[in-house]
Amino acid sequence: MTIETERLRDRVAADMIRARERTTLLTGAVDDGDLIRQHSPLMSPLVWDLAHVGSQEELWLVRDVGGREPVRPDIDELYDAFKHTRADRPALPLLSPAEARRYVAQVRDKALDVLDAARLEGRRLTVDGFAFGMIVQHEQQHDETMLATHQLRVGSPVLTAPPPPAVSSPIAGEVFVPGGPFDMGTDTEAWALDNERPAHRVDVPAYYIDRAAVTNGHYAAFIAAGGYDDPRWWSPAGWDHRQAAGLTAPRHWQRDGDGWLATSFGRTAPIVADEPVVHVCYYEAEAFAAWAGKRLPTEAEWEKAARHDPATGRSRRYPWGDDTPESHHANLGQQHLRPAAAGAFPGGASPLGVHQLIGDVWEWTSTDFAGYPGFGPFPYREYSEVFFGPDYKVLRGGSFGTDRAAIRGTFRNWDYPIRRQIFSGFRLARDASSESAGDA
Ligand code: AVJ
Ligand code: FE
Repeated sequence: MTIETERLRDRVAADMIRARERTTLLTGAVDDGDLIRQHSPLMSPLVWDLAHVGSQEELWLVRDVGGREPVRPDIDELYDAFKHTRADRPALPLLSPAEARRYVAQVRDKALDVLDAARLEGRRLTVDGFAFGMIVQHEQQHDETMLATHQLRVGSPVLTAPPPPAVSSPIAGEVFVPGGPFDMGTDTEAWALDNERPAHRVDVPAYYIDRAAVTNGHYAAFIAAGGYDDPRWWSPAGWDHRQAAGLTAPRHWQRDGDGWLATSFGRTAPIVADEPVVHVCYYEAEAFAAWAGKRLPTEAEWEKAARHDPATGRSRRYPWGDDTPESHHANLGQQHLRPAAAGAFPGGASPLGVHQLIGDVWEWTSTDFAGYPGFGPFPYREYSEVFFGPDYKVLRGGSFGTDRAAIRGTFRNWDYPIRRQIFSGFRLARDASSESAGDA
């Protein structure tokens, strides 16, 4: 047994415990009625997420890795995300809050036992702890989903956190990214999911990308300019959706005279002009970009801005380098309950001076979710492959509600272009080709 393996085991155990502390906070902050209630047809009842987290841990760690006896084989089907839609889950004979808490604790005891026994098996905890990493990321992703459910919950506030750091002169403007290849995706990130693999070279033509995400102030100007009423700015599908859904502002915004209030985790306050806009769908982002004379970045443009180091030509793990995210790098992990103004995390900027690519808000890209060249499904097709195609857009970078274990420069999220209950925002890009042709 090497010291390195022991360190890995300790780190994995610490990440599992941290995820469970967050799950406990999110499910313990409300009463049983709120755990069972469906706060929106878009979301599962919180008690479903809780037992589902335990169920996946039982399947992957206790049964698959550990080869142990099933704990509750009778409930596999109830907590299989592919068997029942979110809207249908409240009607299922789910475990009660008390039963669900007992179940996840029972599974966790066995999973930690499996982690401990992996000491004897060598092979660096079954290939650098991937199965454990997958479970940690799975729980943290559901924690972010539960945080989004909290955002939709009606009633007095139950979650609190200090405001994000203030910024005296916010970062603005754009940077030029020279054309040329970079390495996208990864073969070396131990916990990278199937859709982040394999690493491959992508030649990206020169472009400009904004140093900061679009702010509430910018977005309010788009609304004031009649952006929601002018089909010129919207794609045909976007305009259809804007009409059908009656969109007039980001989700959770309401008029206050000439200004806007936003409700966030049960508290209503004026929007903060310099903070990134959040709770907008892809179609709104696309319309704003057209109005601003720009466009959304492609996924490759986003990743090149986040990872490419022009000095060495290599791709970094994060915009700031290869070090694991710490609190001075990015607004992650529910440390604050909203995104921060650009400039709040100078330690997280990329070599080209692009800020806050990681954390704050998930950023819509213009790219459909698809496998990279050479993609192989792992551990099963349902993890990502069944979602490939034109129905889903890729989002990048994570939000204030994303844990550091579930984000990296290569991490890919995806959702329907109409979705905005997630912590979604965007930044803008534009072509450099017409301009460089003019300069030449
Ligand atoms: C990657 C966030 C789209 O929540 O559907 C959770 C993550 N996969 N359980 C989702 C996930 C299985 C997934 N997203
Ligand atoms: Fe899940």
